[in-house]
Amino acid sequence: MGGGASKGAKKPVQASDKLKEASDAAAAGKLAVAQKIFKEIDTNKNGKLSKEEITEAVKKYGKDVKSVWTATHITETIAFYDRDKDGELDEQEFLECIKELNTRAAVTAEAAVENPEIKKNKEVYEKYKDPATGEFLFKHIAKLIREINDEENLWEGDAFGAAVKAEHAKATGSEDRKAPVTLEGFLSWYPGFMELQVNAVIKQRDAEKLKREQVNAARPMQRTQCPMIAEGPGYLPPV
Ligand SMILES: [Ca+2]
Ligand SMILES: [Ca+2]
Repeated sequence: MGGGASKGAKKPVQASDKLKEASDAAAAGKLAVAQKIFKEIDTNKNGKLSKEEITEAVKKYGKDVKSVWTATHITETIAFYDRDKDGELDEQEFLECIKELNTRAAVTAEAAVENPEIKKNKEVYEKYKDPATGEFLFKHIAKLIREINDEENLWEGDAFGAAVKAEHAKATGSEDRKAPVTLEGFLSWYPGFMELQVNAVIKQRDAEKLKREQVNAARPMQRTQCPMIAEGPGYLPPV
């Protein structure tokens, strides 16, 4: 694959990056290499990879592929390739799976370069991530949502914390507050969040406000139209 992930590209791909190695090997048809790595990741040696084993492997070995191997995509991909539905990936299922993730990584990197919308969203990610470590964590997603909330007042009191928690879980595919938001996770989460949780709510709120204003505007009209009220209690209608 080309130097798609440009950030941090100066770092050489580490020898410990077994997942990328396995993925590239499988994609290139070098099955023996991928099979060897499969055995290393299969820590309980039952010939199958659980979601935990894969997640652990991404954490341990996937230094350079973390940004594309998000928890959500691991879960989805396992579910998709788990042909016998035992909840784990056997060797064959794993090989298919990592080939697929390899393709996705390339597609995402390419799409980010070409699609202006994705490019814009990528800039949001860059803006809020930790400038020193490059990590995008719970607090960064909280900051992003807080800034939106400062302007729009969409969540009050406890609802704000709950929203941050829920959105972080959506972006990471994990309930774990420590789970980092990867770039790919962010790109698949952010547009939907802005559309459904922010813009749609603002739109609905504005529509309701407009409706209230219309009702309020109609009220004094009714009042003036009713002489009993307009003239006060002493008024008697003409006979
Ligand atoms: Ca296993
Ligand atoms: Ca299986």
